[in-house]
Amino acid sequence: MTRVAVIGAGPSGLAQLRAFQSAAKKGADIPEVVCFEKQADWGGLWNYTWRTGLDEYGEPVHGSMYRYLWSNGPKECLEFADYSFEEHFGKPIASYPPRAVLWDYIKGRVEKADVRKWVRFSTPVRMVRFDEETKKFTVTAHDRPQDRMYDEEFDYVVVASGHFSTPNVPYFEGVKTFNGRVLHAHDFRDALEFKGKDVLLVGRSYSAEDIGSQCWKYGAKSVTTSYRSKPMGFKWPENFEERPLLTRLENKTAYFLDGSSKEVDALILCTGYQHHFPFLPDDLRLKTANRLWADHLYKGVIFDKNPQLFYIGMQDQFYTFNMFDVQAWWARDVIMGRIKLPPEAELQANFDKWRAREETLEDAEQMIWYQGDYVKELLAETDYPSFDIEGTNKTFMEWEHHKAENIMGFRDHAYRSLMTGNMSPTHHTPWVDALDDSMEEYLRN
Ligand code: FAD
Ligand code: NA7
Repeated sequence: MTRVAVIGAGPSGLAQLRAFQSAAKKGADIPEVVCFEKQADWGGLWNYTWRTGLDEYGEPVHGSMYRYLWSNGPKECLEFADYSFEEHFGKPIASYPPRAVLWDYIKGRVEKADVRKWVRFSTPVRMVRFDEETKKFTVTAHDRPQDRMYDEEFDYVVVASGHFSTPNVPYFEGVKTFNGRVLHAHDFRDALEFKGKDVLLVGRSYSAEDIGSQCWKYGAKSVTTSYRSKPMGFKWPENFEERPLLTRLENKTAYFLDGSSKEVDALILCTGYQHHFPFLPDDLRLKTANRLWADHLYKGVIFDKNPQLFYIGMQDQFYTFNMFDVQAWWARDVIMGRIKLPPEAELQANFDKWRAREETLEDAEQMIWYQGDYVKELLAETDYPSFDIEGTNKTFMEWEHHKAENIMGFRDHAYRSLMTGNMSPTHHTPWVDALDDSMEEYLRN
């Protein structure tokens, strides 16, 4: 029997499990699927952990999410086409759910699909090797509760281990002797730690924007973000400002490229993440920056050096859950022989086409249309339920517009579901005043 190993049970890995289960439900003979998950539960980053550094087994903590995190984009843009929010919650809900609500939604679909039995929890994959003669992979996994390492053979491997967990940590002069707290966004957990403090963040992307906003919302005395390339440019509140790049630190003073300085209590490095696969040898390991068209992946999914190896969710992301789904459905169909791979020259030409267009992208709007077109290309080749990509792109445009209008108020907007056609209600409390991020509070009418 054909065997498929899926590494990781976050949104991408779970998409892969659901893809196979949905084929089985329609009567197809599916391969045996084994999913290895390092954490004790599924949901990937959405499964919040209070831990930082190493976990209870000494493994690097995967989680980068923090308390009070609310979706940074409209939920209408990530909705599963085969399992709507309305189906899960039994009613339309507001558009920017807190983490716990999205985690519940992610779990709901795979609980319904009954695929938990395919997952081996608390089992990190240590190594994957490919034998050129037998054309099989050997996966070495570590059952942590039993403290037992073992090998198993597979015909296909799907890597779905995420790429927002291993921090990219640049060095700034004077940081060793800085008289305040220093951390990377990966280790940020609770904004209340910074209440009454002057906080400095380095970076200009989602983490800087959202962690800065969190600190402001939960009572930081001031928030300063420092950019390398260009400012975020939002209309920030009074005690929130953007400065050019941090050049050095001295005691508690931060100095910036424009010669200005500021006393700060804490430094949060929102400087992004590395694609990091310590369990893959050189011939199987994806090496890419965080970009919309990742290196080495034909159709954004198949590893160019080995057509039995797939990577899901490795792109920089506007689209998330439903893009992972489309990728997983596509990978499933290649594995099951439903999609015949074209000759390599054709795959390369397809890669070159997407790469060339990626290099022309100038702003978020163009990037959204680009990723939407990519999702559309894969969607057309699978039986994933079709959904309105143009409509999704337009919702993303509204989101961008609402952020430009009011960065601390964009989450108060509501959008129409592209899956059910129903309008979402406005949330009962403006985001700036909603300090309780529990699911009960969010779903309260
Ligand atoms: P992950 O969620 O990272 O899951 C990967 C899984 O693989 C984990 O469960 C991990 O334990 C497991 N794993 C890793 N290594 C191994 C190993 N060696 N062996 C076995 N298992 C392993 N997206 C949105 O759509 N909206 C948001 O609001 C949003 N907010 C975000 C906020 C933060 C702080 C971050 C970091 C990301 C956010 N994202 C958001 C993007 C996020 O990447 C996706 O939503 C999604 O979690 C990606 O799913 P994934 O399965 O690819 O990776
Ligand atoms: P991103 O989106 O990869 O952004 C990384 C940011 O870090 C970006 O603004 C970079 O600046 C900045 N960066 C990287 N290295 C440096 C150095 N050396 N000096 C200064 N600034 C630097 O990561 P995020 O954590 O923001 O977001 C990741 C995911 O989390 C995302 O999908 C969200 O949904 C949540 P640049 O822009 O290149 O000037």
